Amino acid sequence: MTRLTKDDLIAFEEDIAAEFNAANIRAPIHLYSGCEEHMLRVFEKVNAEDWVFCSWRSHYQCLLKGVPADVLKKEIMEGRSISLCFPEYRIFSSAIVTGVLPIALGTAWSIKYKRESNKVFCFMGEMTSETGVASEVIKYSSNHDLPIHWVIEDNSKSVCTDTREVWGMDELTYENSDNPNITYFRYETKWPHAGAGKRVQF
Ligand SMILES: Cc1ncc(C[n+]2csc(CCOP(=O)(O)OP(=O)(O)O)c2C)c(N)n1
Repeated sequence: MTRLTKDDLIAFEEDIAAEFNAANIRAPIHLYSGCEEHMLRVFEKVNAEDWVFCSWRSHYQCLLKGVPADVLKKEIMEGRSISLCFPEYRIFSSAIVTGVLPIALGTAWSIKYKRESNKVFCFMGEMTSETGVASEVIKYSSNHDLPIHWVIEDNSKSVCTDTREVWGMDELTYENSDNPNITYFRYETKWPHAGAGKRVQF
């Protein structure tokens, strides 16, 4: 829905990383890197009237949902990177693991109940996708045919912990799912879980 390119996304992220490393952002940030093409592909299907729900890492989605870069940067500079919400652009995020999942599900239920034609897109990391909450919302939305698409972003880690090792599985639950309402992609990031390589990182 926007004409942003991979380079635009990377340029925005690099600018935020530099601001963080220069101690101009006095709160955590979480960066992407490496998943730009996947993200652009998902957003080919997202329209202005659709709702988008994200986690603590949502700057790519905000840009692609239409939030102007200067407006987004101002929020991040003011320390709100982990909970970016822009109701006017129909995008919400929460830094609580699984926090947005039931809200996204309820939004999809409301769309179906009101017979509207828009959709919900809900992004989550691969560790989030292995939680009980994820299992329940995906089961419920699939069985009730709700207008919601789940996007699982697999960077293989939950903070510093290997997700597959935690659960003792070589293949994640939704990794090779044939559920048409799930997009799963794997990416390798150059950043730590939080921060940008200098100052606080974990
Ligand atoms: C309820 C809750 N528990 C723990 C945390 C700390 N925490 C923040 S991100 C994260 C890792 C989640 O991993 P994943 O879902 O794979 O996301 P990603 O790797 O994309 O950050 C954890 C445990 C939290 N934010 N909320």
